[in-house]
Amino acid sequence: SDRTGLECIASLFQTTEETPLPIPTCIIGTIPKWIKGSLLRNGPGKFEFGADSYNHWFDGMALMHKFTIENGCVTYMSKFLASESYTANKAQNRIVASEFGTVAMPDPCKSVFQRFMSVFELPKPTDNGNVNFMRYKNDYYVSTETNVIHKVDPETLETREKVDWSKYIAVNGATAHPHIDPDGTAYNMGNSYGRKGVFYNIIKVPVQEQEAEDTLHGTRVVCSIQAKDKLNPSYYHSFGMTENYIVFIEQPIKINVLKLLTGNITGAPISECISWDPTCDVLFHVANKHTGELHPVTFQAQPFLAFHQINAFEDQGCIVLDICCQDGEVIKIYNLQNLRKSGQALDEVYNATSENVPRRFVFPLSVDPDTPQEVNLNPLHYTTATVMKKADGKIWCFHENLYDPSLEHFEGLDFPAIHYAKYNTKKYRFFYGCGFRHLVGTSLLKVDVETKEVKVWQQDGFYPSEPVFVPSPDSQEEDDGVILSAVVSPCQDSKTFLLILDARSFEEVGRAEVPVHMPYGFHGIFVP
Ligand code: QVM
Ligand code: CO
Repeated sequence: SDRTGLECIASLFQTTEETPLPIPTCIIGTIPKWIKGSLLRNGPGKFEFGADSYNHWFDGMALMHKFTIENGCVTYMSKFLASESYTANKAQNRIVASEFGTVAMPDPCKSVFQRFMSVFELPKPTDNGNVNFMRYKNDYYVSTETNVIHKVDPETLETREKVDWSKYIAVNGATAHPHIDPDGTAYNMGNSYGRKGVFYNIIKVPVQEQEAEDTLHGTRVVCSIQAKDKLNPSYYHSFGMTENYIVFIEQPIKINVLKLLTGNITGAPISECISWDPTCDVLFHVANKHTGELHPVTFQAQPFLAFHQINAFEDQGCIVLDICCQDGEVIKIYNLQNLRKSGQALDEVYNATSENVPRRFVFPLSVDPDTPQEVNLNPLHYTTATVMKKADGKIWCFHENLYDPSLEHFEGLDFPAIHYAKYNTKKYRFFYGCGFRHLVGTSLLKVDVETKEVKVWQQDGFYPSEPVFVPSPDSQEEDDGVILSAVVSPCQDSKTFLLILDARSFEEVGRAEVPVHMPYGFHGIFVP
C-alpha cells in the first residue's frame, strides 16, 4: 500500500521528565467502577546525558509508567528505573553505559592505560530493563534481554534489587516475554555461549510451596537446543507456549557472535551484530515443557522475522501457533535518527519497512519424518487449509494469514494481546494489537480468528500503545472485558490519555487525559 504524508513523530522518541508522584487525570466518558488495579508500562524515556546521545530507540533509559484505576478515577505516575546504566550516566552527565545500539566511550576518569585495556573487555550486559514488566512468583520485575533484571515495587515504582539469571542457571540472558501458566509457573528462554557451542535454553521458574527468599530459587533449564552455527545463532524476542509444549522459532535474524564479543574494539553495538539472513529458513523446534524432551521433527518455513507470538495451543494432535511476521530487516530502522525524520524522509524510512502480518502455522505432531506425505489440515477447520508436505527431506509448513494483507484497510499488526488469564495456551478466538500504518501504532485492532472480522479504533494524530485485555469480574465470553491502551500524541497541545474500550464492541467507554507528555513505549501488564 502507498503510505505517504506522515507527520513528524519525533517527539514520541524524546527525553521525558518523570512524574514520581501520582497526579490526577481528567476523565471523559466513564471508567467502569469494577476496574480496580494498575496498568504498569515500560519503555525508553531518556536518550541524552549531557552532550551525549544514544543512537537507537531500544537504548533509551527505562521509564516505568503506572496508571492506577479505582472507583472510576485514574491517576498517573512514572519513574526512571534506577539501573546501573542510568545511575552511572546520570552521575557523570555523559553516556558511560553501552546499550543495544550504542557503544559508550571509555570512561574518561580512568587512566590512559585503563582506558586502553577497557577496549579489550567483553561488552557489559546492560541492566536497563526497558522492555516489559513481568511477575515471577509474587514479585514484579522489569527486564530487557540480558541476564540482569530488576525487581520493582509495583506500588511506588521504586527500584529494588538487581537479579542475575546467570547466578542460577548457565544463561547469558532471557527474553522480556516469559509465559506464565495459571498456577504461576513461568517459562522463558535464553542463550548460552560456551566452548561446546551456543544453546537456546528453555527456562522454568517453578512455584514453590514455601516462600523462597529469592524469586529465582529453583529455576532450571528444562531443555537446551543446540544452534547449528555457533558463530551465528538466531536472535529471538519471544517464543510460543501451549499446555504441554514450548515452540522455539529459530529465525533468520542472526547474531554475529565474534562481532558481538569484540564490540568494544570495533565500536559495533549489538544492533549492528544482528542481521537478517534470508538464505536461512525458519525452523520450529517443539519441546515438551514438562519432560524437556525435544520433538523428533523440526518444522520448517520460508524466512520471516517474528518479534511477538500471539498465542499457541494444542488441537487434534497438532500445535497451532499464531505469530506476527515480517519479511526482512527491521531492527536498524528503529535508529533514532530515522524515527526523528519528518515528511518525505520519514516516508522513505517507513516504506522500507516490511509489513507485519499475523500468521497461523499448524504442526501435526504425528507426522512421520521418514515417509513423504502431504497432510491436509482441512478437517481442522482452519479456513485456508494450512498444509505441509515433505520435500528435500524437510517438513515444510505453509501459513494462513489471520489478517489479510490484501484488504484495503490493512496496515499491519504488532503488540498482540489476548485474554491471557483464561486463553493463553488454549484454543481461542480473539486477539488484539496495534495497527502499524506508521513506525509506531496508529490504531487498535481486534481480530476474530474464526470469521477474520477486524474491528478498528483510530483517532488521527494519536498513537496507541500495546493493548492490554482486562476481563470483567464475571466474564463468561472470551471478549467480555475492556482493552486498556496508553494513547500518546506527538503534538504539544493534544493530550496523552489512557483509553478504555469495550473489548466486545470495540467502542470507547472512557478515557483519562494525562496532563504530561509521554514517550511511545513497549509493553506492560495489568496488576489487579
Ligand atoms: C545479549 C544480547 C539486548 O519491542 C521492543 C524491543 C526492545 C528490545 C530491546 C531493548 C532489546 C535489547 C537487547 C541488550 C540484548 C543483548 C543479545 C542480543 C543476545 C544475547 O544472547 C546476548 C544479552 C548481549
Ligand atoms: Co516485545
